[in-house]
Amino acid sequence: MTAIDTLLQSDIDESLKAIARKVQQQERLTDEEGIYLFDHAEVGYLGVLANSIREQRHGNKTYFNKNFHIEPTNICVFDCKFCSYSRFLRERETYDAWEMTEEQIYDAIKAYDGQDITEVHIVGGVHPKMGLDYFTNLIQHIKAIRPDIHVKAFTAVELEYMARKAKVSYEECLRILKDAGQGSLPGGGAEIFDPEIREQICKDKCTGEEWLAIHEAAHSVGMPSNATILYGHIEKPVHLIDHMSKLRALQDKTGGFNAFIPLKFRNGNNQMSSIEEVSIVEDLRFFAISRIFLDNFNHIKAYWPMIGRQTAQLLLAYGVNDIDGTVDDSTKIYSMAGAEEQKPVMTTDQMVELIKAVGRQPVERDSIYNELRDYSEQELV
Ligand code: V47
Ligand code: SF4
Repeated sequence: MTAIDTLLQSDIDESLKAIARKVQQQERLTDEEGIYLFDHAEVGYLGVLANSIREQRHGNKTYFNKNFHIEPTNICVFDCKFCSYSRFLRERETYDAWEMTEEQIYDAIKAYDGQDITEVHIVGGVHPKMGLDYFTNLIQHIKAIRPDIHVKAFTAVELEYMARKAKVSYEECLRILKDAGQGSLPGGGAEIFDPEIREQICKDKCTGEEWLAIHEAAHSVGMPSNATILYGHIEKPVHLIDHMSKLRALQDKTGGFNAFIPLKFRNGNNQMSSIEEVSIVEDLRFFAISRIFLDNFNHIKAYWPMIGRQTAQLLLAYGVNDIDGTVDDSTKIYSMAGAEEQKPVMTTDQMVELIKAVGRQPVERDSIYNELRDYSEQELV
């Protein structure tokens, strides 16, 4: 008897049983069923369904990669209310604003000479003086220094601004960056697509439609991408489901998304600090619902610098099969928003140990989920 069979024999309500049967038969949930889960399903029930999907797809495999970030600047023309990290151009002289020079960026790449890092993740504020030409040149140089590294770069927010300033279409912009050596897009900037919520939390940056159009354009030129959602603030279940439903529809069309990454709103040092952060139970519930609802996404990622390493570990039983990378203390987005991980760095051994400690199988992947090395038998030093 499977865990879902046991659920079906318990005294949960008929609607939850009908949803469990659908999951068992690998049928897609409707938006209404998704909302029903938010309103009525307990964390234990959600865990059973999400874990069965996770194990059906990936068994015990849990992916991680060896990566680092470069955040060229935190100067930003936008003013997202949840952002703890950005500073306006007029604040560029303040102690916590930064603008890396090209040389500093190349030095940051060279610092990994001889190390078996496979990915650099480049995102930052939307600086009014850094445009498409600047970034094209930057990527070409990075690839010249380190041809083997995968460049995952620029959120749709940065790309919308770049394309608009350069007066080129999204496709053209992305083709130029791809020719320069960019391999994929990260999932940031999605937040919540619903226009009314967006108006309240990040009204001046790209719209939900624009975010989706940019990812569709990326997929059309052969660049895969990730998708995110910012949960746990003023949104309601209907907005979360609407967001995931739009991603699911685009994935049906293009198949270009690799991973879905729920990002928990962290309330430190931003204009939404009066909103309390949601509990770990809500984290487990949301990740599980996303695993159940997004039937055409292969990977659900818990980004540990944002959620914390212990919650990331727990999430491996709630639908998650990927915990991102070693990171090497190279990102400030979450530490500045008050996350526990003030210096996010994990060695490969720590990553492997974290995954093994909850009975899963650590597998190093590259940026597009080719398996590079199975660490399950590795002796830890
Ligand atoms: O778009 C900013 C989020 C995102 C806060 O694709 C916040 O592999 C919570 O998208 N609380 C950028 N979230 C980071 C991102 C990302 C990270 C790791 C991996 C990948 C990937 C993508 O960070 C922003 C925004 O949604 N964010 N401030 C905050 N206070
Ligand atoms: Fe700028 Fe991104 Fe922060 Fe918004 S979330 S203010 S776009 S850096």
